[in-house]
Amino acid sequence: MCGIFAYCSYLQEKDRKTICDILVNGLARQEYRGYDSAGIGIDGDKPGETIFFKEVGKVNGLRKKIAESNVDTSKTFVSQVSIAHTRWATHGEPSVVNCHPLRSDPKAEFIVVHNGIVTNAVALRLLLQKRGYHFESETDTEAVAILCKYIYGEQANKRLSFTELIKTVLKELEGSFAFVFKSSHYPNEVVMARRGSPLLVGVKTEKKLKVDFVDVEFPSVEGEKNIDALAVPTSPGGLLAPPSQNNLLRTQSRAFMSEDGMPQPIEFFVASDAAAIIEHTKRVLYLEDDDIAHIAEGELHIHRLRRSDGPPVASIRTIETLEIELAEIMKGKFDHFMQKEIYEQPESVINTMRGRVNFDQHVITLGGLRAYVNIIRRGRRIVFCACGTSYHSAIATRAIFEELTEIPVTVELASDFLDRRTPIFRDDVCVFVSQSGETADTILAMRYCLERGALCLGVVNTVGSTISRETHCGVHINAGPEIGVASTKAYTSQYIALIMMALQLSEDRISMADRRRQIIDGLHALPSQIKSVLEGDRGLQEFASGVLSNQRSLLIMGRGYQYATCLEGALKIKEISYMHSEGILAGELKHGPLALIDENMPVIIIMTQDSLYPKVQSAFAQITARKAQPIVVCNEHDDGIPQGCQTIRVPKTVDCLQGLLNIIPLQLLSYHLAVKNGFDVDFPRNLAKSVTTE
Ligand code: UD2
Ligand code: GLU
Ligand code: MG
Repeated sequence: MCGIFAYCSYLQEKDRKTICDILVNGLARQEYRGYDSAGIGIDGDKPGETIFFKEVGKVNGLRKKIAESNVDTSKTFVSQVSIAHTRWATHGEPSVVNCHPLRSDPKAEFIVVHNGIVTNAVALRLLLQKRGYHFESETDTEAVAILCKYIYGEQANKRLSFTELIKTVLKELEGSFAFVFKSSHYPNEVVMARRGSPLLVGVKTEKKLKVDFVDVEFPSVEGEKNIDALAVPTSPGGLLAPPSQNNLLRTQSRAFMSEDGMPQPIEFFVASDAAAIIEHTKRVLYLEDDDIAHIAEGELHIHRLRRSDGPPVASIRTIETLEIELAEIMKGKFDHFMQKEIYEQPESVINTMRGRVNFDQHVITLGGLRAYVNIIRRGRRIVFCACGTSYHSAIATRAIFEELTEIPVTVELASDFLDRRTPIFRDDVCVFVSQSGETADTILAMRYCLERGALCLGVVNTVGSTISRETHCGVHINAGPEIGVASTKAYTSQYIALIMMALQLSEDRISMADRRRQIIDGLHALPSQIKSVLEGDRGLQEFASGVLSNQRSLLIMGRGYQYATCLEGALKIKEISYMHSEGILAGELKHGPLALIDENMPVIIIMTQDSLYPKVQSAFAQITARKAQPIVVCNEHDDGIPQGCQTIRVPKTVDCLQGLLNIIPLQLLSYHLAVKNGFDVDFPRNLAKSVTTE
C-alpha cells in the first residue's frame, strides 16, 4: 500500500553514497503516502552480495542509520541495481525484521519489495516450510522471496531468464501487489510486476531514445499453456515448467536501441508514485495490471503474464513526459488528501474484504477471530467502545449484529464509558474500534476492560498499534494509511469489518443463511456502487455552492440504519466546514428537534428504501408541513419522492449496507463546503489526526 523505489544505473559510474541518497530521497518523496518503516537493499562489496539497511519509523531515521554505518560509501559501481521500500504493515508488526526488502535466505539470493497483500501467503508459507525453507519475518511478502528461490532451484537445469522465473512465481500468487525483484543470480537486472497497485518507471538518458514507446512482448499460446500447467506442486516433484522462450509477438523492443548499435549509458527509476521520479527525469512509463517489466543491459522490456483473453491490451506502453509539478503529483488529480481518500473508497473497501470473503460460497473468514469465535458466541453481551467516527461505525452495525447473532449489543463512547465506570465482567466481549489504534480514551477503556477479565477485540487500521497489540484478538481493516484528519475511507472499512464480523459470528445459525447470502452478495456489488455514487460529485458541489452556501446550520435526519449516517455526516460537516450540523434520529423529532424547523432551516433527510421507509416518510411530512425544504437522500428510481424535491440519488443495496453508500455524498458535501469557505480540509483547526490524549 505504500512506497516502492528502485534505481538501476547502467554504464554510469556511481558511488555508493550517491546510490543511497537517491534511494532514500525516493522514499522521502513518497512519505506523504504514510508508512511505518523503511528499508533499502544495495549491492555489496563482493559480487552477488547485498547490503540491507532497515529502520522502524521515519525515512530520516533510515538516513541516519546509513550515515552512521561503516560501509564504504566511496565504492563505485559501473552498473548496479538497488531497491527500497516504505512499508505500511499488513502482515506482521512494524519491526526491523518485517521491513522490506525481504530476502529468500541469508545469502539474499532473491530480494523483493512489495506493496499490497498476498492473500495465499499462508498456504505458500506452509508449502515452503514443508520443503525445508526457513522464514524469518511474519510478512506475506517473504513467502514470495522464498518462492523465487524454490522455483529457481527446481528449474536450475532450464536456465530460466529472470522474467520467466518471475512469471512462474506470479502465477502462484493471489491478492494485490506491486513488486520489484533483485537477485544475485541475475546481477544488474531487475524485474517488476503489478496487479492492482501502481508502478511506474522513469528513464534518463543522455541521448534521445529512438522511439517513445516500449513494445509489449506477449507470450506465445504455447508458452501460455506451459505456464498454466504449473500450480505450486502439491505432489512432490510436480515440477514447474518454464514458459517457452520463443514465439513472442515481438522479441525486442525498439525503444532502447541506439542509432549506432552501441550500448548507451542509462538510468531507470522505478516507483509507486511519480513524485519520487520527477526530480530525476520527466520521461516515464506507467505499467498496467499484469505487466511484467524487466530491466537488463540498459534496456527495458515489458512482458505480459498472459495472452489477453479479456479486453484487448495495448501492444505498446508510451513513454510519457510529465508536465506536472511535484505538489500536484503527490495528491494526484486531487486537491486534498481527504478528497483523494474519499475517491479511494472503491479500492479501500476491496482491500478490507481481500482474502476474507468468499463470494461464491458465501463464507467469511476473519483470520484474527477464527480461534475466538466460540468464546465470543458464548459471551453474554457485546460492548462496542470508540470515539468519533469509529463510534459511528459501531452504531451503524449494531442492528445487524443483534439480528445476526442475537447477542445483546451496546455501543459506548469511550470517554463516557470510563466516566461512568461501567460494570464489566468476565463474560463480556468488548470491541474497541479506532483507525489509528492509538486513541487515548479508547485505549484507557480497553485497559479497564482487560483488567476486569473481559475478552477484548480490536478493529483497527494500524498494525502494531497499541490497541492491536494489547487486545486478545481482532481485525485489521487494511484500508491503507489515512492522512486527512477527517476520517472517510476508514469509516467505510470499519463498517465493512464489523459487518464481516457479525456474519462470521452467525455462521452457525442455519436460519440466517439466506440473510447472510444476501449481505455477502451486497458486499460484492459495493465497490462499483461506490464508484457510481462518486460520479454524482458535481451535483454535491452545486449544493455546497448553492442552497447550502452561507448557511449557519444543517440538520441531517434519518432513522434505523441511517441514524449512524446522520451522525457521521454531521460530524464531517462540523469537523471541516465549521458549520453547525446535527444528526437527528427521525423518531425523536416530536420530542424536541421539530421546534427548530421552519422555512429557513436547512435539512437533509435520508430516505433510502428499507423497512422504516414509511416512518421516514412521515417525518418528511412533519417537516415539510412546517415549510422545511429538505434535500432528500434517496434511492435511484424511487418515484415516491414528491415532485420538486431536491434529491441526492444513490444506488440501492441491502438495508444494513445502505449506510456505506449514503455516507459518501455527505463526505463529499462536507468537503465542498469546506473548500468553498477556504478552510484547510486536511488539517482542520483545533483537531489532530490521532487523539492520543484524553
Ligand atoms: C493475519 C496476519 C498475517 C497472516 C494472516 C494469515 C498480521 C497483521 N496479519 O492476517 O500475518 O498470518 O493472518 O491468514 O500479522 N489483532 C488483534 N487486535 C486487533 C487487530 C488484530 O489482536 O486490533 C490480531 C488478530 O487477532 C490476529 C492478528 O492480529 O491474530 C492479525 O489480524 P488481521 O486482521 O491482520 O488478520 P488476518 O488473518 O487478516
Ligand atoms: N503486505 C506487506 C507487508 O505487510 C506489504 C505492506 C505494504 O504495502 O507496505 O509487509
Ligand atoms: Mg478521528
